[in-house]
Amino acid sequence: MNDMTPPVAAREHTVESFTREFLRELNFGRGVDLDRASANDKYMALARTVRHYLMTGWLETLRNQYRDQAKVVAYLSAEFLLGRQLDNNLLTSNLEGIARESLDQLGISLDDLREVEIEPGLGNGGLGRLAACFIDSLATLDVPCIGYGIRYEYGIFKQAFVDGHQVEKPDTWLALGSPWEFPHPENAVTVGFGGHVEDVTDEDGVKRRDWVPASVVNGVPYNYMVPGYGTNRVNTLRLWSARAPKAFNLQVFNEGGYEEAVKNQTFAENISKVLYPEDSTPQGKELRLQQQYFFVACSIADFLCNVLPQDFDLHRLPDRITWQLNDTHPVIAVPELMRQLVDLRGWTWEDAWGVTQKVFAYTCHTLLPEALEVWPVDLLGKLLPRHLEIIYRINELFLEELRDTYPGDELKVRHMSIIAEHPVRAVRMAHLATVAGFKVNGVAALHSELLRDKVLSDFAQLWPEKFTNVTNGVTPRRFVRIANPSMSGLVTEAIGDGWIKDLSQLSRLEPLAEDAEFRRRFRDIKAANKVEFARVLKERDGIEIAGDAMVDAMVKRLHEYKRQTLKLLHIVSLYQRIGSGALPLESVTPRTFVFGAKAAPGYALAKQIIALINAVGSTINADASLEGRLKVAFPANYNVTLAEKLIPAADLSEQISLAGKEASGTGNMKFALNGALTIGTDDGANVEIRELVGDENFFLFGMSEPEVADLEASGYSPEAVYASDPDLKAAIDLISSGAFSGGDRTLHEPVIAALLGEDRFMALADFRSYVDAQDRVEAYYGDFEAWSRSAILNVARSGFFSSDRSMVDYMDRIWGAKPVKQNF
Ligand code: OX2
Repeated sequence: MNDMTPPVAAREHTVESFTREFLRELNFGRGVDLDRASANDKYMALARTVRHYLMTGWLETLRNQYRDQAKVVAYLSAEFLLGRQLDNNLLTSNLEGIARESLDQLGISLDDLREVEIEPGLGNGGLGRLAACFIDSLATLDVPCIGYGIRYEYGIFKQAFVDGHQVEKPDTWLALGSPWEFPHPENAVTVGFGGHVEDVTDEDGVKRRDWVPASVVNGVPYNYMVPGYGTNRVNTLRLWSARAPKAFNLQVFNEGGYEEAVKNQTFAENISKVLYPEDSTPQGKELRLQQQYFFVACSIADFLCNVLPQDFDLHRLPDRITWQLNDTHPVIAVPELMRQLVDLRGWTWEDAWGVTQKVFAYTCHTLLPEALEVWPVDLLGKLLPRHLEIIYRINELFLEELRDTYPGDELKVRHMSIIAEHPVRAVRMAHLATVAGFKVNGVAALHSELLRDKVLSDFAQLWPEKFTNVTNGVTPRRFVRIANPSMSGLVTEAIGDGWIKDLSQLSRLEPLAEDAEFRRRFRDIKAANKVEFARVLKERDGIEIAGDAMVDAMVKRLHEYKRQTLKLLHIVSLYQRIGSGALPLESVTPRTFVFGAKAAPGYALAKQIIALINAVGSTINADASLEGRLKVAFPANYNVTLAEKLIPAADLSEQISLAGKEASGTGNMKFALNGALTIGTDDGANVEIRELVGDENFFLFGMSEPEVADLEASGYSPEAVYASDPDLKAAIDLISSGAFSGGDRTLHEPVIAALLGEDRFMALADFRSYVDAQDRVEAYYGDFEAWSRSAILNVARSGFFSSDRSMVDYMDRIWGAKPVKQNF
């Protein structure tokens, strides 16, 4: 890049200029005139117009970065659950008003065009959405960052319900093209797979190991703008798409071997074909390991060869970069960097390891033992033979160090080894990340404590300084400013708009919780948001809900530990008690129970739970006597777009995992920031939410983590709980009787059997306490002034949960990277 090239001309922020750009894009970019343009044409032209306005910032950010060589954060993540881009890009380019007016003049509705965008669902849930929030915050804070991931051709599956059962359909998000991406096939990176390792001696007589892969795949980078809010900085997200280096074999094709001719192409392109629909449990799939290595190898090669200047001395790498490992998915980056330095650049092992140990930091997102990734050495060795050798060597040296520190303690050595011996020989990726990383962090205070004291306790004893916490956060731009424009307007009117970049300023709303007029306006906005949510549900799903009932929301992946079954038992119990006359119908607050949840396709029990929720929902919704009182709404295919409608409308946020199982949760933060009250256990970030918003503004229930551990140790019997609680027994018996399955007693039996048999996540044990807390919810909701006061205090006291704050914590505690202001 030449410092003399003039900066690309900034577009003028006027309606006329915007209209000119838009029409030019429509005519010259799409080749259509306004009269004949389809909605997609108009959306594409609009998106490209917005892109132009961000371009100066993007190119200048790149140019400045190249010149200053400031320290960069490379966020390595197999998932980025971005959500729709248009609104965020309109906001950050400061074009919201201008675009609306320009389109209005052309007789086009901006709101209609928004609906055209298909969100890129390149993530499963919290982990992927967190990555998206983090890159948004880093850009906003002016921190140099590159996000590295995979451009899946198909994102998280599209969920449909057939007779209440989940059916998965491919997510064809690219079918109409994506206007936000910049492909660069000329910068493709080559990645090897399989083959063998040889000893070679180079001209200087130096011996080294040389990996000869059996096949190679090209990684084509697709760049996306990541614009900051209130700054000119536009960072980059680089997602890799896999391609075959040779398109196909023409000779074989001409001889009629059509399938054979494209075999290589199929192998290569399968790698970035589809996102694994898993959340927190790994699927031992070869393709998944291929994906992990693919994007990590592309990203490391890209950074070393394309991002850094050519003459850069890699010994100084730790001054230039931290690779943040988003869970264990990218941990194969560790042996890959070692290979780059030792095999390809001839470094000594000691030098390479010295640098490697200073550039990786590891974020762990789970506590479930089954979610800690482990790769059988047979598989890893077949796919990446040289990497396995390197891992063995890292482990050998690590175990030597352990034996020095703990002489004779072979049990400890075995526990800590990177290689597990049972049930099969396998690489423990979390151990590899902990050994190689200079920092290991959990994602909420309780989670980091449990990581340190339980899951990785041996490592924490050995290297206490490595372990730290950074509590998760969410971007206030998307989840407050954009999703809840009316509340944002009210807040801005009260305290100015500084909160959008500094969410701690929300605390200035506190006194207004005592202001009756402010409470009334706050309530009116919530009411209007409910009406809007009801409209969306009707249009999107054909589901009709009352516009004024309490909105009680449980939205997250379906997993036993999250305990959708507990919520369901509460609903069934209400229904049963109303039906039996134990609970007078008039005393029940009108409520809509909203569920949103996808189950991993291979997780049979989770799918059965979905079917049961739908069955209970159909029965309750069909019962005319409950009309206007109880309603269950389970829209299929919950995603970021729907979240942005639901969250601002919610009154009650269900965060009811068994204590010690949810690492953090981030939905909990989004709800609190939009004035919903939480009913929750002392788990994950709920703990911090409750501390901040205050006990009186939070409905706590259930066992604490130590109580769970005690009960586990003393022997838990779900049968005994069932037998001792008549309401619980009645609810379960009602399901077993076939009341929700047309008399069929077998249909939902597996769910009941799981609860009465093992009840791994102790839903029954917490049932009574949960129902009591729900009774408190009902009573409190009746006092609408008190409820509004608590809702406002939830907003005012949740500023801590901005992902901007998380990023400042990462900078202070882990990265040492600093903001670099853009001066143009
Ligand atoms: C999720 C965790 O389950 C959730 O608690 C957390 O808020 C989120 O990550 C972001 O940190 N896969 N998904 C997660 O962990 C794993 C593994």
